[in-house]
Amino acid sequence: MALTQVNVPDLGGIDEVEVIEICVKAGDHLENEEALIVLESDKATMEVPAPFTGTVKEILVAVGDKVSTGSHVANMETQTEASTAVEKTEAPKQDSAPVEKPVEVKKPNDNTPQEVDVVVPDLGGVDKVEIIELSVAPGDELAFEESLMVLESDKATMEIPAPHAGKLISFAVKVGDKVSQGDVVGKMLVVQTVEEKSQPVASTVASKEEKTPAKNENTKPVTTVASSNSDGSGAVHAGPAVRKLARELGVDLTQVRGSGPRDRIQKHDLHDFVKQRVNNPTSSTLSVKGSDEDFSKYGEIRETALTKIKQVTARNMVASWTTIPQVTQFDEADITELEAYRKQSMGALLPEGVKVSPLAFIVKACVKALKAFPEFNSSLGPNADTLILKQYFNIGIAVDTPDGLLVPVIKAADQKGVVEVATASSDLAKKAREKKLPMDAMSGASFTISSLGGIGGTSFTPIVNAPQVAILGVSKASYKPVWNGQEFEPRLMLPLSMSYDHRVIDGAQAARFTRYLCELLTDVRHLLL
Ligand code: CAO
Repeated sequence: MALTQVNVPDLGGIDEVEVIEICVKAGDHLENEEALIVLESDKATMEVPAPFTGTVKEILVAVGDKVSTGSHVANMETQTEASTAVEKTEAPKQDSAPVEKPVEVKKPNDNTPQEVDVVVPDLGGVDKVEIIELSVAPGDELAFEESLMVLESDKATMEIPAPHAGKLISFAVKVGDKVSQGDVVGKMLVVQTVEEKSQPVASTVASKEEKTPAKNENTKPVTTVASSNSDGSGAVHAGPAVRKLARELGVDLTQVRGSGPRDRIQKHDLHDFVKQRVNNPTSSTLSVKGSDEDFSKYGEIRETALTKIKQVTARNMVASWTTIPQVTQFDEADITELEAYRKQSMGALLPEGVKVSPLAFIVKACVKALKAFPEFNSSLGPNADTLILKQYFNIGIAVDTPDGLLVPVIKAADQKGVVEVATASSDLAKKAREKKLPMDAMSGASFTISSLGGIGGTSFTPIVNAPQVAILGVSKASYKPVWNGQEFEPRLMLPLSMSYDHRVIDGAQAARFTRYLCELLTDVRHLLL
């Protein structure tokens, strides 16, 4: 065994890069190239990888530290005589060179593949342990120590690693069988390496005894994972390979439902979880992080609790922002005539106490545009390979309340006239502000409008309200000089901001949709017919 420094590889001329994540801890076993720490400059994020397969002895930096090319960030220990020899002669330079990988030493002759039994190693005195997962299939090419199967006792989960690199020929067991030390569980075809050859292959318990307490000199260890995860955040049944994948995907395993025996999380559970999150992000599984910084050192501060509505909104926004590639299309509608009509003619049509703001016309225009461009009234299917086109037109209206943003829904807006829409929206806004919205008033929207027109501003970029694929932002209309071919004319222009999910909607479609919306709003007859 040899202790080897891990240095930051060549950072391409960038200096003083911040450590933003420590991916491992002392004692962790890492595969070659597995991430040790993550660095971030203002232009890029990069991982410092393990330069070889081995064990982390020490991490010498902390999150927030600044490092440069050649900085000594960790110590690792190699595990084989063969790799040790290489480390001694080719240890990475401490100055600026990228970290070298150890060279794999193969037996120089006789590479004839041999059939060998895979035998259960020392299970630490436990007998008759249940197989809960076969992690690979006959025919698979396996790396040395890759997990073959997972056993689970009352107290721990253990992986049986491949004793050699090679091809799995067959399993002699199935899920649910109970096995003990020495049982043959499968057959592999292997080409032996020097260090493997020195041990009787058929005994399977080969050469890495450094990893186990010196209980049995010839015993190859199993990887043991306690039933609850290391950060103590709850009971998680998952093997190291799944944990490694979860780290790579940035998934918190406590959020994942396992489909294996005793809810054990398997690799496909992780993939399903990620797919589901990408296609149908639910706020409840996302955490919203604030700042740990002590701002009181800069001056006086006051801390207040966020309302529940604001906390939920924060999670929804993070879910949408982090899972949907969204773009905003801007345009302006000439609503000079619409406003003249609204102010002069609508009064007589309206029931007592009902006011019609431009919003009611905008809702009607959106319904018409959604009918003409059905993709804007859709959601992606669960595997992101289908589009669910909704045949109903339920329009969510963002309402600003003292406790935060609420989005009640005008149901079946296509079946309502302008006055009915105006009545419904003012009723919903009133109830939202008085905290009197019924349970179902905020569900089922197929499209959302966020109008800041009554407040002001020239444009903004609303965030798509997932799983919907588009949202219309409305800013304050103002008079602008518009060239009519002969002269500039004062026209009342309404700024529109259409944010859309770029996985579903192309930029050209978004431009056409928004333009069509503007045309509808320009000629009020479109909306009244
Ligand atoms: N341009 C110019 N004037 C406008 C306008 C626009 N786009 N939209 C509304 N107005 C006018 C109205 O006509 C009304 O004027 P009068 O009283 O003279 O008729 C005044 O502004 C106030 O309108 P309103 O805001 O009360 O009514 P509304 O129907 O336009 O909006 C509602 C209702 C509930 C959408 C709104 O009150 C609200 O809460 N908006 C905030 C939404 C929000 O916070 N969005 C941000 C979410 S983050 O994406």
